[in-house]
Amino acid sequence: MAASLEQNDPEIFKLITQEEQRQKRIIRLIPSENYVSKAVREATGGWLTNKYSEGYPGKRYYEGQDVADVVENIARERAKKLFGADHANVQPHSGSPANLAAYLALAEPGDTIMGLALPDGGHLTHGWKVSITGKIFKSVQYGVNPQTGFLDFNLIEDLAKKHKPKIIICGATAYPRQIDFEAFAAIAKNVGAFLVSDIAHIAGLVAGGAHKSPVPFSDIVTTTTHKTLRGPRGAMALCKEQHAQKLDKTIFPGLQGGPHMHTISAIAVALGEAATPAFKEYAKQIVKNAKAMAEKLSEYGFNLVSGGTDNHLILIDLRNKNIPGRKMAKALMRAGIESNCNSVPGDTAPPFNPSGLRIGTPAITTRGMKEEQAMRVAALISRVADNIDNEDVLDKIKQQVEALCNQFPVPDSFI
Ligand code: DSN
Repeated sequence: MAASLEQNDPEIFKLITQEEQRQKRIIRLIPSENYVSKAVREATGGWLTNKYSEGYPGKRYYEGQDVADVVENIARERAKKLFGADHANVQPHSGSPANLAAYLALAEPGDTIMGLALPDGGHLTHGWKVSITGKIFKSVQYGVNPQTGFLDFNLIEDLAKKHKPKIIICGATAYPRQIDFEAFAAIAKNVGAFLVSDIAHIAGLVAGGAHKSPVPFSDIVTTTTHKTLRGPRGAMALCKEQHAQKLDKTIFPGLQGGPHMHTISAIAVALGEAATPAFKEYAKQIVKNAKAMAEKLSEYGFNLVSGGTDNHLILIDLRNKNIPGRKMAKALMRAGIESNCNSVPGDTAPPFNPSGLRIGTPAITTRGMKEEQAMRVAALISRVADNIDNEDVLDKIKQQVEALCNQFPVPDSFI
């Protein structure tokens, strides 16, 4: 009987192995991607994948929950402790349902919500029109200041006073600066709104103490678990005690059925890793690396949205280089550098071929790279831009990328 994946399904085994080799050979700069530990991978592929556990620990609909209950409680307790939250729900399947659950726990369809516009660095689920969140709620969108690229709290406050939203959402997917959660909370309080903070991108920075926590200032905090937090693909919602029951009911049975218990076990493992001193160092190094990379890129004449970064990501406006975002991302990929093209504030180019490039340092920092290597990567990016149509040069850069990757192999463990 064929037992292993290799014996059972050699085609898929080969493809997964190919992807492993690919991920190890490239410089991963997509700021929402990372490399998880072997322990997280093992939990993700563990026996809990076979278990249905509708409900919550102590109150499930099916039998056989002795282990599942303990695992989920450990994940919840670790999340609460790490983020200093009253309550944690670790069941959302991903960030989008976590956000929808947060809104439906605090508001009714038809109510007004207010979030950062997608082209200015927000997320689809912050009320963008093509998302369900932009359809079932009245959505008001704020932007960044087009001149500075920073959030402009005077404009946000004016908009909030005008529209009196039930919920203000803060957080971003392409905003390179610290988010002033306290300022958002003050505006929300002023207009009688709830505050939802989506920290999917920066959860690891918050957990590691490199960024301020939104937990004391927010009604609900949502996050994915696989970006800077370096866990499996999943999500969590943290909240104050007063919202706990409503939030739990909204997630199950409101929006989801059975939780993915294998993912929850892997979230518990990742939260355990994130509570270590090594993770604190990691979080700080992510920011140091991003700052070093940003500084070098500026020296090479790249135009950075907001002029730099305070977090793990850099948003490059390529218009002064006359290179479309997708062309740059593709040339970088040819040279072994993985990034994504991205809209920049005020972009008039279509979202599928925008004017910017989004890069970040969580994954290279996981590999142990420091400022010196971050600056080397900036130099490689600049060389790609200068040789955008020269495939021979791009292939030579790829050799340098592979040499750097060999020097900094993807580790299996971080503790
Ligand atoms: N797709 C994620 C990102 O790359 O930022 C957001 O959900």
